[in-house]
Amino acid sequence: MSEQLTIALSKGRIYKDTLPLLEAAGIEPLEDPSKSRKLILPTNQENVRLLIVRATDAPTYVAHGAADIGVAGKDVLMEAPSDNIYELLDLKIAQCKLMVAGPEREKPHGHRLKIATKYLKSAQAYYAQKGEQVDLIKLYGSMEIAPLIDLADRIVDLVDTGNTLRANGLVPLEHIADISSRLIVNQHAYKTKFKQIDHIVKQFKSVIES
Ligand code: PRT
Ligand code: MG
Repeated sequence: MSEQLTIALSKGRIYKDTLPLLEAAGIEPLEDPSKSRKLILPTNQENVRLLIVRATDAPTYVAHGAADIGVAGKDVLMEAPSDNIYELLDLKIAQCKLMVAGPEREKPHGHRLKIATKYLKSAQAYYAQKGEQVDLIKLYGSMEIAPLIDLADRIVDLVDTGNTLRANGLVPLEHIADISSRLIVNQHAYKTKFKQIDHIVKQFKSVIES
């Protein structure tokens, strides 16, 4: 008998894109989180369960060992402390780009650029590396509104199709980073549950590489 293994996932695109990987590892959830309100989902393997968490919380569950492994976007990992976590695999799912976006109009001068974002650490590092002093404004969502009502000159946000920007009269301006989801593992669990986790890593890898 192997030990209980807990996997932290967020609902939505990460869940959807991780399902085929889990299936390759022989793990099938017994309920669909888009239909069920359950946040701890049993699977076909008695000793494997899924925790359905907020995307931004996945690294916290894994860091504290509340989940043994998890899936998190690189955007989220760049903002979170990395203590106690190994980032083992690039799953190449939920791909998008972290970008600076804004109205097409010229860069305002006479004052420091005001940047609205939920990605404070990434935005700070990006402008520091450019040697540009900016004022960062933390928002938790709907960033696209900020330049429309002069809360900020620019935003730093994720862009996939660009439809959300376009619908709000904004354009992508500068590329900061390519984003995809990563398999993260609690460092202690990686030792104590090595066989179980290594099996999952190998199965995930074979799907990604095929
Ligand atoms: O609410 P919270 O942000 O905590 O999580 P969530 O429930 O919104 O999670 P979810 O499923 O939206 O995102 C989880 C992860 O998916 C993110 O951490 C990214 O790593 C990844 N991902 C990939 C994306 C996108 N693509 C994406 N396009 N996350 C968000 N978006 C949003 C973006 O913020 C913007 O509002 O979609 C909009 C832009 O999309 P386009 O296609 O219009 O350009
Ligand atoms: Mg979202």
